[in-house]
Amino acid sequence: MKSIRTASDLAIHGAPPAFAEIVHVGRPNMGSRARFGELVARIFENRWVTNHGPYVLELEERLAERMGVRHCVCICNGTLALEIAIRAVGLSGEVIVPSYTFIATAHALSWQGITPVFADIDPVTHNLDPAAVRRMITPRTSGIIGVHLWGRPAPHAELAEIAREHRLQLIYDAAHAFGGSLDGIRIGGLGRCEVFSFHATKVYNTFEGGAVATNDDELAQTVRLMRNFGFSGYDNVIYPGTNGKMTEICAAMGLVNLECLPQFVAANRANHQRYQRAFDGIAQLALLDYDPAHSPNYQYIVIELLPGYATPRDQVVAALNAENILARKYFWPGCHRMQPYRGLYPHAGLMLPHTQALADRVIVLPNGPELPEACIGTIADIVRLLA
Ligand code: T4K
Repeated sequence: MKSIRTASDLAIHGAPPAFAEIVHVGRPNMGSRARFGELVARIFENRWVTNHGPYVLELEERLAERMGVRHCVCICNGTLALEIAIRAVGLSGEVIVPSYTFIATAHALSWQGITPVFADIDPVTHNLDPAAVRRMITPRTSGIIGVHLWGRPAPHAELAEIAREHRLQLIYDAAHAFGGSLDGIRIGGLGRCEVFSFHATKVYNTFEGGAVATNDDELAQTVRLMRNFGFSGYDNVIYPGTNGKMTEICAAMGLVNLECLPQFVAANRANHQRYQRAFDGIAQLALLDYDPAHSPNYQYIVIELLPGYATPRDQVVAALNAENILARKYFWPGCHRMQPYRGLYPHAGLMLPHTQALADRVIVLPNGPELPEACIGTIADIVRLLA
């Protein structure tokens, strides 16, 4: 491991980078190559490659069982799964979402002609603040999309109470939260439905993919219709639909990765513990923690540079990048400061002080089974030096 003790050891100042190859945030977790090969061979034999093939059906059954829900409808990616869920539950007008999330949460609404209204977050949990949600309700509000940011569950009891009081729909963007739970309910079973991303960068991936999970039979049926152009049997279209089908090759990866998921989560947890030890004693730095009671997947290693930290956040990211450690500034600058929302609501930031402050102090660090152990020590050296 390259030891970084002084500023002149930093690659940003001309020293060689700590790692010859880039260490990424979001490196895909890949299950057994041999097992995947076997499943792909069967695709060649069957010549069934998409349109609800045997692997997709098997995956849906396994995922539903895992999440403890009646239905898990696989979709070709998480964003389209969100759009379908939004239409299927009948959202319209305005929908309250956090701004501190990946842009897809907001775009899925505006793509459906719905106005995302951004509510502020709790600076401790990074999730929607129920009091802020209440402040953003208008007569045009039709629903709330909670996000389980970093895989930590949104405050479901409070959001459900607000939804009940104001007769709003409540659904979740559970893109980060695969495998988690809240108060004994597995993620997938909260709200009217929960939407997953199985993108390559997620703890559990199907290359590209997503799903809508629900216990509502009628809603599941609508999602299935919408996913397949609105077809109900041959030649009979009964709904305005789109093409949200998952391919067999993606489902095959999903089946293989499901078998390996415990190893992925164990590796993430071990890395998180190593980061905890490595950062011990660094003043003005906080590592986001996970509550084991929520059976977290420990995917995101999130640090906050607190007031008093000596170096601006962007310079810390630049120093890490120069060492070939591709740390990220997720979810800077917040959806409200990206287009089209920045142009539409130039003063939204006034209602989002915690979002703006957090977006300016977070860094997301690499994780996953392939993470070189030395990387954690080097990162700790760098952030200690710059503290
Ligand atoms: N809601 C939330 C809360 C989400 O976080 C997301 C997705 C969605 C909805 C939408 O779900 P999807 O429609 O994507 O299924 C990445 C992912 O593309 C995106 O799926 C994810 N959230 C978001 C948090 O991260 P970018 O723009 O950061 O991607 P990119 O290309 O910069 O890749 C991230 C890192 O991963 C890079 O350092 C390289 C590495 N990487 C990536 C890929 C694709 C690899 O090493 N190999 C790969 O194959 O958005």
